[in-house]
Amino acid sequence: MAEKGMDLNRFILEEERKHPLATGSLSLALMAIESAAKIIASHVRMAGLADILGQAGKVNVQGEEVQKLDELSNTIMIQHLLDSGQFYALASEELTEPIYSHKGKDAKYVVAFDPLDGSSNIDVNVSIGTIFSIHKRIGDGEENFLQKGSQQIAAGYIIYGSSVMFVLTTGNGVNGFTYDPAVGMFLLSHPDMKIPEKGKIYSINEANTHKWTDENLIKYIDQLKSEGYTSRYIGSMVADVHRTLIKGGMFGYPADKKNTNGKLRLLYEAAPMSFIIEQAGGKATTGKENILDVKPESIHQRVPVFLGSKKEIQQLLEFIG
Ligand code: AHM
Ligand code: MG
Repeated sequence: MAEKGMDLNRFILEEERKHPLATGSLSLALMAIESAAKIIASHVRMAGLADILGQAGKVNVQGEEVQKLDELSNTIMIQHLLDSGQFYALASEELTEPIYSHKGKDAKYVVAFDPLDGSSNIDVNVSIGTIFSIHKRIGDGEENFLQKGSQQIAAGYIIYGSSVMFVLTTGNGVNGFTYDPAVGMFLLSHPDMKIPEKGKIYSINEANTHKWTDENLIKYIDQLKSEGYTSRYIGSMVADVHRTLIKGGMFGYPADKKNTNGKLRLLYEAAPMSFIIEQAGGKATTGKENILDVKPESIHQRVPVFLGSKKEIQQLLEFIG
């Protein structure tokens, strides 16, 4: 296990050294995401001020137009990931089509990301995050993004919360790094993260109960209540999943009459988070199949999501499976 305090760059390089045939491309790819995350984090911290400046004259102190934070995060991710030259193509939750990189035309990887997840929480100072998922390039077009989650090479999220954390898996466990603003580095604070076998919290938008298409889900939640569970729901997937990873329990966004496949996107949200949760010893399902086994049919596809501790997800499947 890596030592607490190790900085993310060194961790990435040491992981690479475990693979004698590695070319260093994945390390450079991950470092590009890390740089983008640091810049997004600094904008998130300034969000309230940027807004004041924006309202005053729509320009910031540098004379640039103030962009909405989710657009700005998207732009920052695109710039850094294209500039790294390590990605053949990028798919963003914010863009209709993938972007094919000129600098990365011979690159080995593609990346899908949600630049700033939890949009409804941006203006109210509640935790938000960035999510990413990396696959190997397998062709020339969209097929690169239509690979199962089980084929991911790496996935992670950055949570902009009471501290900023970078949580990463390359398929060899999960490690969490906390940003130390004094030195400008992500330092290993949560080595080899493991989700508890069982928790005490369920996390689901219960205001949608009357819209859920599977009524057995209500019975499952009632069962958890009768066992003494409590409820937490932030409405930022990154924050709700991060809490679930640390404290255990269940996070869900089911199908309902309005969102017949649920709300969350397979590529940018469901698959990377499921990879992380499984790597930490938990489980992730659509209710019918393991999320990592779902083969995407389109890049913006949505899926019902239930993830968390083994015990809660097994119990859920007894009700809705
Ligand atoms: P976003 O990508 O536009 O931010 O939407 C995704 C978010 C998730 O972070 C969160 O789990 C979900 O939407 C909350 O949705 P709801 O407000 O319907 O409960
Ligand atoms: Mg999102």
